[in-house]
Amino acid sequence: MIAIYDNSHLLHDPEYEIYDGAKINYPEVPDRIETIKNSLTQVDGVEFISPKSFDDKLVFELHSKQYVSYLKDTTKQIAPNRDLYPSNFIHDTYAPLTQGTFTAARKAVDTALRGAELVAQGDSLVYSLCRPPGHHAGGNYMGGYCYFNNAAAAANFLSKHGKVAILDIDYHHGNGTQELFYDRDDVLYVSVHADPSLNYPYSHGFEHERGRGKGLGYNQNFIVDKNCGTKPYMATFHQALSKINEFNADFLVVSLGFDGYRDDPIAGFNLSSEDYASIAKYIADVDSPTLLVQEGGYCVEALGELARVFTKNMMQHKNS
Ligand code: SP5
Ligand code: ZN
Repeated sequence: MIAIYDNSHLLHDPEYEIYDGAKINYPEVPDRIETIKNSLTQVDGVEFISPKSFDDKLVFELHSKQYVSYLKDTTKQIAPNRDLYPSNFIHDTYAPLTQGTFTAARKAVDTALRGAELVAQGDSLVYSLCRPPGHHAGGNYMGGYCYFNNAAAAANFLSKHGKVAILDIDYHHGNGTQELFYDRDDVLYVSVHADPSLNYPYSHGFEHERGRGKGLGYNQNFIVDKNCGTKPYMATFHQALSKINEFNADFLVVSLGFDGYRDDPIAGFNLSSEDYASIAKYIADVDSPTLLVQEGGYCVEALGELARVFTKNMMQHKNS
């Protein structure tokens, strides 16, 4: 399995998050991806490569020119080691900008696109270690630690080569991804996440949101309870997976969040690393070349283990 990594993500390092009016430590830290990279380096059969630079037009197919310019121009004016909470093009107050945010976020798109390109060329399993994450970013906004939608960029790239399914197993609903494909029938979006009436992103992720126009039926939301544990989670996960299998996609993109883990500091379905191993096995059984795109997961001490277990099980089952 090829894993794609670039150290530009280190340039995005906000100091605080505003929560309930107070400054708290920012949970989406550079160590998340460093830990995952270091762990996967030890795994037999994983080979690391760097992304390359893809044309901006692939970004503009999803995000407006106004939004992209706003991010680029605004971050240029931020002093080193300062955080700016923008007041334009936002979904919420969970997307602080630093001087390096645009560069890091743009490279995360390249990281996802490089993975998509490899999968389009015939690789059966690739892992894009994207940071910052992407699934809360929409056409015209940032939010929830996300700026550009990496998984959506990969799915949109792959849609030029065949039918694409996106399976989002981050704890949070991927409102940005949902929005970007809401009218389309060539990209299926299926998400398993915590109840949005009680959890971020609050605005979207309800089961009645099923797509629009020819996209009707190509958006499927599955809700599980916070801290629900293995049995209820897996029951719902299997329903979601059967939608993916029915669609019979040429390519599968997984928005891979580990924030369902039991010790996650901001989320959690009370899942163990064994649960992530079995989730990986079931996803590997989907008969489509698969791109893993990193989303959330904030228990830094566990991320190395979770990524290792997940990729090992994916690799073992993908080719057997
Ligand atoms: C990609 C991803 O997983 N984004 C998640 C964004 C969730 N942001 C809002 C969470 C607010 C909770 N903040 C910490 C509360 C500490 N008690
Ligand atoms: Zn999340």
